Amino acid sequence: MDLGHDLSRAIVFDAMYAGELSFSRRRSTRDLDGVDLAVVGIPFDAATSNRPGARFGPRAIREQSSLVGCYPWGPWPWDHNVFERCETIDYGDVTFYPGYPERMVSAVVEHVGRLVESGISVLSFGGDHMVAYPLVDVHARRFGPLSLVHFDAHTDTWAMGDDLNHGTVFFLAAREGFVDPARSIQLGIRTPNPDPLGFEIVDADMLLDAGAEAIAARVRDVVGDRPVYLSFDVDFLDPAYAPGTGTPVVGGPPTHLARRLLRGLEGLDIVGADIVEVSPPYDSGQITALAAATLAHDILYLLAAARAARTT
Ligand SMILES: [Mn+2]
Repeated sequence: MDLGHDLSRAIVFDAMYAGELSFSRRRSTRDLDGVDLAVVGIPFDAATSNRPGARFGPRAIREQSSLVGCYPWGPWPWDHNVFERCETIDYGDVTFYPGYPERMVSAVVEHVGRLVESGISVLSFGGDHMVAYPLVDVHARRFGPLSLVHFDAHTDTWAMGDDLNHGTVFFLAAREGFVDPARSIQLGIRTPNPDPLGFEIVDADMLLDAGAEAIAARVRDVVGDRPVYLSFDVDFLDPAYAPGTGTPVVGGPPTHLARRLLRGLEGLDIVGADIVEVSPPYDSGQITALAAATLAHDILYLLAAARAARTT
């Protein structure tokens, strides 16, 4: 294979460390014609309670995605390339004037709402976890109250009245009826939880003791055939595997278990997803961004499987 002389094929043979900063070499476009899957960045970190920096997350995930996505056969151990079955675009980042969090919320509703209403399955990259609030809002508008499958060291269900930040996001999402706590599950929790709201909780000890297959089966029992929104806070992972995040908590699962657990969710009716809280200024050797880029590919396979099941 001569890589050096056909300039028209630059996107194909760009080295992993070079070329366009689109997710996994997908087309960067806002033309939604014929699109099945879209990734969207939401570079927002004004709602963090500790270390900021998640505004740099989408770019860092895109950068590492060119390594994860470099195999024409798809990343191991998937048996096909999801991009051959689903037209996938990088929509770019939702933009908003900094300093006004409510403008982030309305911008996400506008942009991701447009994608969701067009029938596209969206994987969003935070940003801190507050970005999930408008995301579950727009998905609930289309699909009804959602079953939340929430990977996190924290429950993010702190009750603070109407205050919306990255620790209250699912309190408010439940209060507004976007998610149904009785049919939702939170995985990897290892911080105090004063306001459980009825979400089923699988804490980090339970998860690590029981293993991925048993917990995936439990998730299936809880959500059944309902529409699922999957929200993955990268601090679900132990800081040894994901140091680049705003509120790390030790004693968490390894990346391997996260991938196994995600693969165990194939077949659920996952209608939308996010990966949040990747904070590159605290990352080391891009471990966290690489983990997020890998999990992002896995989640796209889950979204694709759900779409395939819906059309058959
Ligand atoms: Mn968290």
